[in-house]
Formats: sequence, structure tokens, C-alpha cells
Amino acid sequence: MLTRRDGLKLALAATALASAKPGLPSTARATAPVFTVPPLGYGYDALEPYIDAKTMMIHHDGHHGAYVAALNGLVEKYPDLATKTPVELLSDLSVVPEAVRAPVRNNLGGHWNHTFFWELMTPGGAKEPSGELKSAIDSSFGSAAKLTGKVNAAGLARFGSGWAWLIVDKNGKLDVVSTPNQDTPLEKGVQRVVFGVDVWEHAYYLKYQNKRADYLAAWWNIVNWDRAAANFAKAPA
Ligand code: MN3
Repeated sequence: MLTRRDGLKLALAATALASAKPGLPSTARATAPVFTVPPLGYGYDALEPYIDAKTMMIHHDGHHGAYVAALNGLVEKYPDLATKTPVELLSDLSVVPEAVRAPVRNNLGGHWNHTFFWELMTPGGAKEPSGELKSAIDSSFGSAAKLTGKVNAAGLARFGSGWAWLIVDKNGKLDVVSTPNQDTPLEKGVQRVVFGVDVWEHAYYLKYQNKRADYLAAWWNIVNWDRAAANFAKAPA
């Protein structure tokens, strides 16, 4: 089976081959973009009334789309970027050429964060964590309600734009952290990210305006706890 990395290598090899044959018509050189915005697994309006359809459409197609477009522009100039997986790059940004480290951090971070985020929401999911994740939450925070309070506090305390996350720290314990901009927990050496909530204004402004606390309170109604449990069980590939 082809891994994502193999696929990227093949795409690059195809590009190189096409460029090496000047006789080919120009359309033969066009290859599919390396990065694409994954489709939502639900409709734009599926998370109503907690997140409105227009916000979802602008957020997914517009904001995530812009990170991906910028990223494909970077890969065109620095094809080596496509020889590593997003997780490998974000876990060690020092391997990225300094000239593009900041835009890679922002746009690849934005791509990874949002891809992760869309899957963490679902209409009609479980209202609370269960199984091993619930046990770990209870032992780390006392209860799911206490965890909710802690995540909301982290999201509210993030000045400007960023994210609040539930992660597994290097000692194997759950912890709540926050990152600015599109920084990911991966670049802090975190290997397992359970969930994250986007607290950029673009995630909530149309419906909630300046009331970030109201957005955070509503967000818990559409958390995909099954996905969070799967994230808790293993590190991202
Ligand atoms: Mn966002």
C-alpha cells in the first residue's frame, strides 16, 4: 500500500519527468496539487445551531483553502518539503529552510490544525467522553466538566488568535495547553493530540461576534468524542 509520503514522492517524480521532456504538451506537466483541503465529513449546516453554515463554509473553503494554496506555492519553490509528512515537518521545523520556515509554520500548521479540527466535530455525537479517555480525564482533571472548564479558560486566555488543546504530555499525562496563531502542539514535542478548539475570530465571529465564551460553551455540543478517543489511543501519522 502506498503511504502518503510515497504518493508525494511519486507526484514529484512525475513532475520531474514531465519537465525533462520538453516535447510534451504543457498540459502533461500539470500535476495535481500536493496539498488539498479534505472534504468535510458532514454538510456546512450540519453543526447548526452551534456553528452556522456560513461560518463553516468560509472557514473550510476560504480560510483552510488559503493555507493550502499558500502551501502549494511553497512546495513549488521548495519541492523537498513534500518528501516529509506534515507531522514530521511540524514536529521539527528546524529541517525547513529558514527562508520559508515562518510561512511553512503558519500554512502547514493551519492545514494540519484545520484537518484535525473538522474531524473533531460531528452532528449528533456522544455528549461525553467514554472508555479509556473518560478514565484518563477523570484521573487527570476530576471530571469531564472540570476539563471543559479548563479548556474554555485556556481558549479565553489566548490573546488574539490561536487554539486550546487537550494533549498527552511526555510523561503520558493529559494536559490542556494553548498555542498562538497556527502553531501546533507537535512543534512542542507533543506526540498525541486528543482534541483542539479553534479560537480565531474567523471560527465564530458571524454568529457570536465578540463573545468567544459563548462560542466555546456551544462547541461542546458538537465534539466528536469517538474521534477524540481514537486520537487519545495513538499518535498522528
Ligand atoms: Mn480556523
